[in-house]
Amino acid sequence: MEWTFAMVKPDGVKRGLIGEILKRYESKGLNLVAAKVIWPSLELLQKHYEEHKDKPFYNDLIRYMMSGPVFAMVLEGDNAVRIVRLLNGPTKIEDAQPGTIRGDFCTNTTFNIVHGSDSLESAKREILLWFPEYANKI
Ligand code: IDP
Repeated sequence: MEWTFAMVKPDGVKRGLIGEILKRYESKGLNLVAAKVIWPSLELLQKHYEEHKDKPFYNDLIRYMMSGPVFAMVLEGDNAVRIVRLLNGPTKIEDAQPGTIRGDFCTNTTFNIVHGSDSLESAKREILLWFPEYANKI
């Protein structure tokens, strides 16, 4: 069984989409292993988005992610990393088909409702970052 890290971002929480998004993950067959609502600190977000620190959209991204609480979760299932990415839809919003979360609920590449780890290695790093109390379970 694989674990991945996923998140409903501040715009998704404000729009009341936690239930809808969790339903999609659970209906597909993924199970929650951990979940919490958390208003992330600058330090946490700088670590989470370290790979993007030199990108032109970095400051907007950090400001957006600090704008309110997020719903952070660890999901378990076969191919969980890949499946969450497929359910979320692609980063470039023009490519996000209806039927995906981004394709159904947003129109902007930055304000894009959800996050999902992009590899097993990122999943492990992100789970340890957001749920350090799970270090002995991973
Ligand atoms: P992902 O969330 O689909 O894995 P990443 O490339 O890791 O995409 O980017 C992290 C976040 O940064 C995206 O979810 C989105 O909020 C924002 N972002 C990524 N690429 C762009 C861009 O080209 N313009 C504006 N914002 C972007």
